[in-house]
Amino acid sequence: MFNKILIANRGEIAIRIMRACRELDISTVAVYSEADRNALFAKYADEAVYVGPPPASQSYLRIDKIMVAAEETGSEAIHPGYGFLAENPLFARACEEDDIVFIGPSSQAIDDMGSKITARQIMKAAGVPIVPGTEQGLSDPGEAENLAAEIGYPVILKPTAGGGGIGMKIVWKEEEIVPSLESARSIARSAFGDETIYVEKYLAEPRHIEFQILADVKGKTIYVSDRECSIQRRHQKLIEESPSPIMTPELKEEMGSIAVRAARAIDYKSAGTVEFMYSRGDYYFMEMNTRLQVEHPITEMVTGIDLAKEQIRIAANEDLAYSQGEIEMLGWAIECRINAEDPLNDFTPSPGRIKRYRSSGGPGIRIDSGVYAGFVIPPYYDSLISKVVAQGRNRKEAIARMERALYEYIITGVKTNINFHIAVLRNERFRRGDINTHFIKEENIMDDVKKVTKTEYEKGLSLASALGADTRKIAAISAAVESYMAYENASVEE
Ligand code: MV4
Repeated sequence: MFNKILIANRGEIAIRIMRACRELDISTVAVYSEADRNALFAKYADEAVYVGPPPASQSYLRIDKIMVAAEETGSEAIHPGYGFLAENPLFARACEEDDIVFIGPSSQAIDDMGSKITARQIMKAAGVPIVPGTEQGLSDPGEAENLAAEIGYPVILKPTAGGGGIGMKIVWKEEEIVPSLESARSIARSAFGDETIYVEKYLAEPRHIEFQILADVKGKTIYVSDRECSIQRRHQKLIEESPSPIMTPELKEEMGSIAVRAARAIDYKSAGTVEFMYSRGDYYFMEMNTRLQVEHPITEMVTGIDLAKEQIRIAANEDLAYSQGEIEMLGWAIECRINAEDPLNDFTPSPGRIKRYRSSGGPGIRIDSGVYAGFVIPPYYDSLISKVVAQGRNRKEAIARMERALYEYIITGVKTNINFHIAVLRNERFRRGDINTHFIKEENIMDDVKKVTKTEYEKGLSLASALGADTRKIAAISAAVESYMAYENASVEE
């Protein structure tokens, strides 16, 4: 096992990884930017190395500076977290060449899954179902017309280099295909420096269902749990749950086995996620994420498996200690991503100083956070404050615990999307599990968010002001790490 790991990330995920290291008795090195000088993760680490100013391109994305920090601190391995360099094959390659262990798959596996066309080719050859469409980039508009006619409208044009829906175009009829292709090409060229576009059949009302997998260096590969991630807005996931409300034991075994086949097709090792689109009884491989994901805690809550630790163990060439049949599901888990943003103002980011902060607690609740009272959320990075995860014996109990945890949660000084989450959790269709990727639009959830503002969360906040005679008191009853930092910063004015 390693003695020392560098964590090339920030915020809650850096802390999550350092918690795993602490349990494994591994010392930790943080890297931080000027904007994160006072961040919790930089304090939590055994050592912290300054790597430059914001934005990320001058610090967290600087492969050269991070490699130097690893060498100078004697780190044997680097954990990239998610985002930043986590799926950059050049970074994985730099680690491979410098004999520093990259905690993740090979640079080759990252590269293969980074191109959607390559991924489709590999998966098709391996017998993994892919959405009907092309496995080559489109050349001239005439070819696009022919292929789209063959597939049948509506179709969707996708950049092969893309992610997050950027440059995608739905095409409903033949007249639109040529202008749509031109527009998709130009967006892809400026966003990714690669204008390759391919075409797929457009699926109606798809659900996003993904499978967590683990694979060790000997090739032992298992699926851990499925996750439903359909509650999203503009390709940003907001609520995830495990299992999916539509999962049955048969479907789970079927899709899970296909996820394992997908991983084997690229000789995958480490933790990874195979994403599927599920539409009207059919499902298709969409992409594979070669990192630990934001929503990994829901899988941890329902299986009891510590994915961050497993990932580190696998990177240290240790074998998976259990087989597929030994994975058990313990009820249901839901995650709400708490962002510093204003849901009533088109989800505009709301960076700034957190004045009061108190985590929820009690049965079935886990909060992974990177903040404390007094911390200033920088404007340069994503707006994730924390992740609230609720586990229960069944879906109903998990939802009830989540609502209760959101009611208890106190964050002042910045706007948050807590009311948005309460509105979704109370929606009838959501409670039935009748969701798809268009849910927020279809249900006009934003109208309900306004009503929540005047009720439940404000009642929770009045609890804060009741305690608020002394900011220290609020801080003191927070979870251990947060309260430690809050004491350090207790001179916070309301
Ligand atoms: C699709 C689709 C329908 N049909 N492909 C958007 C992001 C990218 N990862 C895949 N996306 C989609 N691809 C076909 N052939 C609908 C979406 C889609 C979506 C997918 C997953 C999660 C949320 C989504 C929201 C809107 C559209």
